[in-house]
Amino acid sequence: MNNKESQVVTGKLSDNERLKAQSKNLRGTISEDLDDIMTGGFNGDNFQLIRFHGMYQQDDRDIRAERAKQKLEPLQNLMLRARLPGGIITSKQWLAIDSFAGENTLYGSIRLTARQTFQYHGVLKPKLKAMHQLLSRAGIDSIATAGDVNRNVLCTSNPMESDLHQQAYEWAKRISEHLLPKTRAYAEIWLDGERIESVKLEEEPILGGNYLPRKFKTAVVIPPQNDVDVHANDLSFVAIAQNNELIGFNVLVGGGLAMTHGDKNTYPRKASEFGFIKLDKVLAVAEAVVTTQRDWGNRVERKNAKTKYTIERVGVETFKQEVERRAKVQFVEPKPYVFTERGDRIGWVEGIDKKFHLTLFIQNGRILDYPGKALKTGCVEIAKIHPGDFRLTANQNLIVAGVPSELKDKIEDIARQHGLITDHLSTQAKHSMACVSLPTCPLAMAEAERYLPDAIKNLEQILKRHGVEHDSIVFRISGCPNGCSRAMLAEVGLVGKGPNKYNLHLGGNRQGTRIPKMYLENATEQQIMSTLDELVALWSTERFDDEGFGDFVIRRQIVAEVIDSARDFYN
Ligand code: SRM
Ligand code: SF4
Repeated sequence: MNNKESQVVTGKLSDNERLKAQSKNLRGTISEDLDDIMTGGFNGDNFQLIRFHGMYQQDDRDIRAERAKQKLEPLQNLMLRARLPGGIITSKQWLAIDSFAGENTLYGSIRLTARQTFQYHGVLKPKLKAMHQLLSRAGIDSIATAGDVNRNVLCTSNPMESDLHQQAYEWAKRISEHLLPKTRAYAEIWLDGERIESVKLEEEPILGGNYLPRKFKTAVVIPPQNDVDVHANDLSFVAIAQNNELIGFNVLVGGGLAMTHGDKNTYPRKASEFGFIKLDKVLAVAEAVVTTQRDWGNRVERKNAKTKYTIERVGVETFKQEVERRAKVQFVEPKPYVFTERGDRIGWVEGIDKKFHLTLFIQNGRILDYPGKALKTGCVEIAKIHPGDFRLTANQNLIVAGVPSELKDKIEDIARQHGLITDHLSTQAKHSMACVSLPTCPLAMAEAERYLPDAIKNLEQILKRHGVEHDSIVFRISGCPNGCSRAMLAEVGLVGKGPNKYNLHLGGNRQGTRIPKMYLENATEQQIMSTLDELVALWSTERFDDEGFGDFVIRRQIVAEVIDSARDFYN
C-alpha cells in the first residue's frame, strides 16, 4: 500500500461528497432554479452548490416566526461574498460595489468581513445575475469564496512599507489564482458564458473532481503584524525579508478555530511550523499542501474534515514529508520572526513612499447610512476623489490608501462629516470584533454584531473603574462555536450557546499565538461582565509592566494554558 492510500479514512462518504460528485463541476441545476418563481431560494443540492459561487441562502431570522404564523415561506434571500485577495480594490470598484448595495439589497449595507472582503446581505433571486454582471464589469467575482475550496487569500494590510507589502500582496494574488477551480460554471451561469457540453467537463488538477473535503483558508502575513491571524488558517506564508526585499516564507499548516458544542473531537488548533522555503517554491508548496489535504482529508466525517484534523491524525512529520515529496522541496529551519500585534493603526500614517494612508474604524465592518452618520455615503464621496485604492482589513476596517498630501485635508473633512472619523474612539473598541450572527446567519445561537456595542461600553466602564482605561483587551464575540470573529484567538472570547448565553474563554494573547480556554460555561452577559470586573481588578493591581490580560490570567493560573489543543483544550 502506498503512503497516499494508507492515510485515507474509509467508510460511508458524507452526503456533500455525493453532491459534489454529481454536480457537473459545480453546475448542478442552478440555472434552472433561477427561473423557478415558486420559491425565492434554491432547491436540493443547489442550496449547497451556490456556495462554491460565493453565495449563501439565508432568511431574516427576526421575522421568521411571524412569517411562519402567516403560513408564508421564510423570506428567502442570498448573501454574496466577493473574492478580493489581500482586500485591495480601486475607487472605481468601490463605486460599483456601492451602486448595487443600496436599493438592491434588503439591508442596504456593505459588510466588510474578517477575511478582507465584503458581503451583500439580502439579495433577492431575480437580482442575482445583474449583481454578478455588474461586479464582473468592475473586475470582481465571487468564485470560491465559500464551499470546499481554497477561499479568499489574505495578506497583511500594511501600506506603509509599500515595497514589501506590494511583493507579499502579489504572492497572495498568485496563490489565489493558482488554487481557483478551473470549472467555467461561474461564467456560464452568472455571466451567460458559453455552455460546455456535459460530457466534456473540465479537469480539476489541483482541487480534484470532488473538490476538497472541506473549506480551506490561506494567508500571507508580514511580521510583526499578525492582523490576518495566521493560526486561523489551513496554510500560512510568513513573509521573510532582507533589506526590505522579500526572500521567502516560513510555512505554517493546520490552523483552524471552529468546534461543536458537546463534541470533544472538535477543537480550535494552532498551525504547525513546517519551515522556510524560497520564493520559487511558493506555488508548488501551496499546491502540495492542498493536494495532500485533498487526498488525505476525512471525507466520511465532515466535522473532522479540515486540515487541522488531518494533520493531527497522520502526524505533523508525515504530512510535512508528503508536502516535501509532492513539491520537490526540503523545508529548512524556520527563519526568526516575531508578532507584536494584530490591531489596525486607526487614523493617518505616512508611508515610505511619502503617500498618506487613512485607516477608518468601521464598527462590525457594517457600512450603512445610519441617522446622523452616513458611513456609506461618506465612503462614496471619498471614492469619487481618491486616486489611490481602498484596502479591506482582516479586522473589518477600511484603509483609504495612497492619498497624495494635497488631498489629505479634503478626505479627512469628508470622513469627519460622515462619521467615519470620531475623536472618542476607545482603545478597547479598536481591539474588539464580532461576527455577523443574527439576524442573517442561520447558524447563530446568540447575538454578536448587535451585542458588541453594549459589550464594549461595559468593558470600557470596567477598565475605567480599575484605572486601566488607556489599556485594552483583545475581545471578540462569536454567535456560535464556528468562531467567525476568531474569538478562539482572543484574550477574552465569547462563544454563543443560546439566547443571551455564552461560554467565556480566557487566556489568548495579544499576538494571536495562543488558544483561550473555557472559564465559564453557558453564562449570561451579566455573569460574564461581573467575572471580568473581578479579573480586571486583579490585573490592574498585580500585573507586571505592560503584561497583557491574557498573559496575566495564564501566569496567575486563573486558566490553564492551551499548548497542544488536542490534549489541553478540554482537560
Ligand atoms: Fe464564518 C460559516 C460569516 C470568517 C468559521 N461564516 C459562516 C456563515 C457563512 C454561516 C453559514 O454557513 O451559513 C456565516 C454567514 C453569516 C452572515 O450572515 O453573513 C459566516 N465567517 C463569516 C464572516 C462574514 C464573519 C464576519 O463577521 O466577518 C467572515 C467571512 C470571511 C470571508 O470573507 O471569507 C467569517 N468563519 C470566519 C472565520 C475567521 C477567519 O477565517 O479568519 C472562521 C474561523 C476560522 C476557521 O475557519 O477555522 C469561520 N464560518 C466558520 C465555520 C466553521 C468551519 C469549521 O471549521 O467547522 C462555519 C460553518 C461551516 O463552515 O460549516 C462558518
Ligand atoms: Fe454565524 Fe456562528 Fe459564524 Fe457568527 S460564528 S457568523 S453565528 S456561523
